[in-house]
Amino acid sequence: MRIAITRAVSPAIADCELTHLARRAIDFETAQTQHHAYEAALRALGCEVHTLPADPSLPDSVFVEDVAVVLDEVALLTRPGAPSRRPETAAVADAMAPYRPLLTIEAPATLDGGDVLRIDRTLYVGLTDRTNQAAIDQMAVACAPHGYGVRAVSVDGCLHLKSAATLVAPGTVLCNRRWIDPSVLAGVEVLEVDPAEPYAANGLLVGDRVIYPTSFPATRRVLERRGVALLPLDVSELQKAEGAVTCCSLVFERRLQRGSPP
Ligand code: CIR
Repeated sequence: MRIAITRAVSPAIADCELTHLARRAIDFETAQTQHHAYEAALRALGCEVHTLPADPSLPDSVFVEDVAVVLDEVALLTRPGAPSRRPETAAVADAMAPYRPLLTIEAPATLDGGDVLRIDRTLYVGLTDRTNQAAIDQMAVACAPHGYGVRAVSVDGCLHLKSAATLVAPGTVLCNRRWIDPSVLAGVEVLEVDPAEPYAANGLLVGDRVIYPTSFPATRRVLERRGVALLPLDVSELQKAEGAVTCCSLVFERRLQRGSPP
């Protein structure tokens, strides 16, 4: 059984953090409708969706990916790089507690989950405005006992590592090589975004399908030619908040902790 944790769109989403995008009006109701469709897509791909309540005091809290890194063995609660986002971790910690032992990233480290790309037993971690070397060092110590190697990746020009590269099939990465050098990702096949669609590298692989924004038709053709099965979704309002499809969920295999209710 696969679980997806999501969080309802905050009514304050218009006050979200923005780094590389200019602020544009976000229609809250459209954002909610798109988020419901996203949750329906997760259900269609076999996930049991646990939706946390919206928080009007946390504009970016729909982007749950940034506050935890969930591995098979443990979950790492992050310390988000944007101070406005740090209070987001509490609700996600409560939601994760039944399923994984919880570890935490501590100051002076800052880490956004959007900077962590897991490929097999390697955790690639983007060095960005949100994620620093201290976080990479803490992750290496926390994850080594579980058999993971941690490798820093230079990222230039975008918010997170996963703005520039995501897994679209086992061993296959979709990437924008203007923002990262994909040769750092060992032994993977690299597909490239269409140059006219720099933001197109973020897809969410669940099982054997990829939830993928409808806004990138040229890159969609690249994926389809490669035989990647897509579930296209309009997420335009969430994209205005600099969000992408990986960032709206934490997807993991259900594995209860001893003592948790079944
Ligand atoms: C932020 O700047 O933190 C939010 N407005 C967007 C976060 C998107 N997260 C992600 O791609 N993992």
